Amino acid sequence: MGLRKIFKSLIILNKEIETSRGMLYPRESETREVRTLDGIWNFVRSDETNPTQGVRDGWFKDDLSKSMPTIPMPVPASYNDITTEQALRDHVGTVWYDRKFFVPRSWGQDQRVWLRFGSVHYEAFVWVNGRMAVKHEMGHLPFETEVTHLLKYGAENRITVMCDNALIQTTVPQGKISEVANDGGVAIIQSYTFDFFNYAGIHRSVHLYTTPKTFIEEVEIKTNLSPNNSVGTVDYSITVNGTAANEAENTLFARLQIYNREGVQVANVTSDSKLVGSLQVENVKPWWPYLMHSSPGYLYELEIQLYAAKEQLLDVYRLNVGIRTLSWTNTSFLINGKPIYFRGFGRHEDADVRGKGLDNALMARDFNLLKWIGANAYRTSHYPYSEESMQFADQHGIMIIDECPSVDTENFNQALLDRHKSSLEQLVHRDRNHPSVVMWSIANEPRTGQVNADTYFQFVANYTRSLDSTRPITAAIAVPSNDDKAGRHLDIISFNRYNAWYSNTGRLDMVTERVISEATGWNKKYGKPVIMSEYGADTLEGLHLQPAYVWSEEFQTEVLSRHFKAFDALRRKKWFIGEFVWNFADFKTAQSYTRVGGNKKGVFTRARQPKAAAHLLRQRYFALGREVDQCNIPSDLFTYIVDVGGSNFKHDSTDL
Ligand code: GCB
Repeated sequence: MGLRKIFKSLIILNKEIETSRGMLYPRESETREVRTLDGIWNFVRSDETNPTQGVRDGWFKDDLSKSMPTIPMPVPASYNDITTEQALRDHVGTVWYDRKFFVPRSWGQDQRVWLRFGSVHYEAFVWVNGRMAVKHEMGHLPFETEVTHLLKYGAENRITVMCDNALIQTTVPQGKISEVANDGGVAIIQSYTFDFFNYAGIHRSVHLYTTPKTFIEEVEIKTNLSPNNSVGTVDYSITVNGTAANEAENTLFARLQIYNREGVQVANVTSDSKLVGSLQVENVKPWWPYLMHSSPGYLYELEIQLYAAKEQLLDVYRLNVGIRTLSWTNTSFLINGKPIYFRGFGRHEDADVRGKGLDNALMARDFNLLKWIGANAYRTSHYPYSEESMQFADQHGIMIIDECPSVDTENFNQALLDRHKSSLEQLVHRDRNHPSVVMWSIANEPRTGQVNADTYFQFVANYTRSLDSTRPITAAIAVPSNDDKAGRHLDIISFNRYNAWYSNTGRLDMVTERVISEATGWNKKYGKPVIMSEYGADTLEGLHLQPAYVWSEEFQTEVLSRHFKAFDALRRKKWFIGEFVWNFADFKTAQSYTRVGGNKKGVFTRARQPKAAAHLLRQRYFALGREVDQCNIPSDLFTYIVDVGGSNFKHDSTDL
């Protein structure tokens, strides 16, 4: 490589990128209908050595089954674990889905129809009735397009999706594809350094929905509280799409009303044609995190009515609003004026059979476990989670550190930067109205010691700040603080470290002081609040070894406990603001000799049952809740041991 080429590849510029539009969660109202296309679709896996065959041969022009034999495939779900075939589980490249659906005659009259995907991993190409409808790159994030002109009304229609799971050095996340000789010839191998299985497919719901011709395309809200938390402010900004907006400028206006949980109207306002303004809620009930208040997750309903001249009602959209305020300094992070101490998890969207496919039963179980264990937060490691789970978090008062899909980011280049920024743009656009989102995480374990990391993360962080200045920015960093070049661009420093696991394996006596010293090192270097965003140990459920030995339940319990000691020492220093265990539950990874059926650092098993450490963690999280936030603690937190006449041996919740 000539010098010029090297130099050229090192230059990265902060270019403008395309921004997303619309994407309000599909909701029914008196002016909108929503239909799901979830169910069983037809499915074909392309030949790995000929991934574009289907496009060249026009598989989208007719039923897939006319081109290739199809199998049934559930949507939403990852396709990898549905069959018993290794070839599908480890498939690299494109797969195809199609299905038929009926569109009622009434939808063809005086309205518009939209097709929306909650997420397809990694890249999607969509045809409706054989005509290209939309393309989208980036897993875990929604995309939509208007299909009014592509549909047949009062008739059957066909939708075809081609999905490509290939990850390369310019995708987010990055991967590498190589050809390796195998027994029969050559195999296409997808490799990646990140530690979770690259599940693929139509992962979340597919919706068709209608809107009026002129409709509410976007709503952005920002909330605030008066200094004594008695008055809430909801600033809104509405974007309209449609001809009425262009033709009749100055005649559109909106009426906004806020209803409390009892359905009583507590605020209303009529906008002017700019569709920007604010509402005030007296005697407001702020949105509080779980265990920080007796009534956490308080949500109001914001109803938006869009009118044309002469009071003609065009469109109605409703969304839940939590009224809260965030602020941060170099030593603290506050919600509604009160310091936050995070007690949470890194998680994954992962389950047996369905992989990363949306599963409402699993989601409800996970939130019940989060509440059972007394957690108040989690990080959406290492990609955006479903919109449905964000709504759940709003309702339950669980705080979210919302992470984009950039993992193990390295080899910083222009195409990667553009896509990385796009992933954050799409994420902020999707999640900006959720009260549960309290921080943006711009990367997990980026190689921030490398050349260009400084410039690269300056661009990424500042871009994220330009999209939303109301939430702090973090990244979960694993390089030693001395080598790191990104932390100065963040508001809060998060670090991942596996003492007694990856370093000094088995040495429980080498945890506490090391955690204290590393956290202190980060704080000294940057003078910002610090979170330990990952720590833990792989644990095989049911393996008991005394004295504690790696992989046993005893060992996980001890590793957690040694960290607790460090966290308590750090908490006294004020700038240490949170602890996140890795991981909430066991999850699947690529095959490796360090993984037995996947990563087993879960405090819960993959089937969502507690390991021994879960009981210890529960006692700590509630004890912290009691100390920091004066929460009530559950009566079954401690198991009865013995009654020795009220002496010091008594060991129950009143001890706290
Ligand atoms: C990490 C990564 C996480 C892995 C974890 C582990 O640092 O952020 O994705 O799963 O370590 O268990 O190795």
